[in-house]
Amino acid sequence: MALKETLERKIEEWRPRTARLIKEYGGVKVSDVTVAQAIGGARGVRCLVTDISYLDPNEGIRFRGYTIPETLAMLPKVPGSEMPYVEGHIYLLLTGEVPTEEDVADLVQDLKDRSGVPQYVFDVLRAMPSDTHPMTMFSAGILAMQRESEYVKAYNEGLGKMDHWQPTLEDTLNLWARLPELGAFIYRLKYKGDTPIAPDPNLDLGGNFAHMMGIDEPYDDVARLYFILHSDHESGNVSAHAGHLVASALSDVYYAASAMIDGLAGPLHGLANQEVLRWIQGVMEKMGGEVPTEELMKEFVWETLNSGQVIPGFGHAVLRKTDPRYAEQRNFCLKHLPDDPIFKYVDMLYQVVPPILEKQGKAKNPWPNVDAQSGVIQWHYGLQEYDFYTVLFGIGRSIGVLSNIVWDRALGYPIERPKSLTTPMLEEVVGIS
Ligand code: CMX
Repeated sequence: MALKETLERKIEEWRPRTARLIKEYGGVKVSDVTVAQAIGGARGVRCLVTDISYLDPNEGIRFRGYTIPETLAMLPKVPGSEMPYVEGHIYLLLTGEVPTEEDVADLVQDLKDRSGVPQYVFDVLRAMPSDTHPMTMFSAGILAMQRESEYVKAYNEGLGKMDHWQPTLEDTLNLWARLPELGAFIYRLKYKGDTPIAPDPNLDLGGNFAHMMGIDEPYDDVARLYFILHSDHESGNVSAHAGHLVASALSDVYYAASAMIDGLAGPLHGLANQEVLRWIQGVMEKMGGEVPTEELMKEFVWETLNSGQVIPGFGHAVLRKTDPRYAEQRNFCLKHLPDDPIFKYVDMLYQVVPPILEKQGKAKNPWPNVDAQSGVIQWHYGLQEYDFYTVLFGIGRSIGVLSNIVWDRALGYPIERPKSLTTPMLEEVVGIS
């Protein structure tokens, strides 16, 4: 397979660089840690390494050095579609090289050959109570498949450390091939009376996902855009870090992906996309469906803040400007659904919320993040069960997180183990004990 050959070459090139940094420069400091950072979630502490993507506070994400518009423009497009193949983005993130049409065709075929969620996974999901959250079902479905792990089999047979990445890649490709079907199955089980739609072997990953969801074009392009935009946001966000942390114990990627999904399910992280829609629906209900005036919208925003809640979809731990993932989705809305009533709400929030958050003076970043805009597109194309939105985020995020885990194994990154302090120790350090 072209992807594996390219990846192997890249790994061979990269290993001496990592080894040299540790051996010759291992003692050079890259970050200091303050008391506030030790208590405050290690915000800004530089202690993770990834080459898959980098998040600049002002510019936003770059995938393998490319901005979002550059990525969307350069990757091979699905014939007749606006958007590129998700498979091409997978190739880019894993190898750092822009794939040719042939490379993409090869990977599309490989993932098709690996597709097919085992029946026992469907049985597990059907046995869950009907009010189970889709993210719980998604995580449980992934975990149920853990017995499929090629890595565990190879590890138990005494696989050498330098080769750990190979069965990890196998597991990763198998999971990528199956996650869209798993997600779509959960959707059809939970919201469409248990009427799953079989995959279509002629379609690419994004097209097949739209088909299995039962949503017509251009939802295939929405799925492709969505999976690419959500794929990676460097390594310190909760989902990526959770996946990396679990995998660092040499747990296989099924365990790591399930943990990643659990982290994504928090309202301060991926679940914010469902929260945005829930919040907007609340406002719409109060307004009887009418678009409020800016003054009224300001009142709703202050009401939420004064009740001690956050405004979902705004703020970020690293970004200090409007998230380019938000901007890309906004452009999509302006082109395809400028008159959608929810888009009008979302766009009004873009005007109204940042000055209010600035006035309140707490949030370091008053600008919208990816989650402020993503739900409106889903809603517009018929996916109105907003509890499901974070599953879409999870399918996309798996691309970056699992690419990172393949590289963690290839470069022999060790088990993660930061050191704790006690409160009296901190008091002693600052001289107040
Ligand atoms: N609304 C109200 N208050 C906010 C806020 C928002 N959107 N964003 C930050 N703040 C508050 C924080 O709650 C914090 O308050 P306290 O001092 O009372 O604890 C204060 O401003 C400082 O926070 P910060 O340093 O600016 O932000 P953090 O790095 O701590 O948190 C984030 C980042 C994203 C969790 C936060 O901005 C937030 O809660 N946003 C709303 C939820 C959201 O949209 N999450 C999705 C992020 C993207 C993703 O991961 O998918």
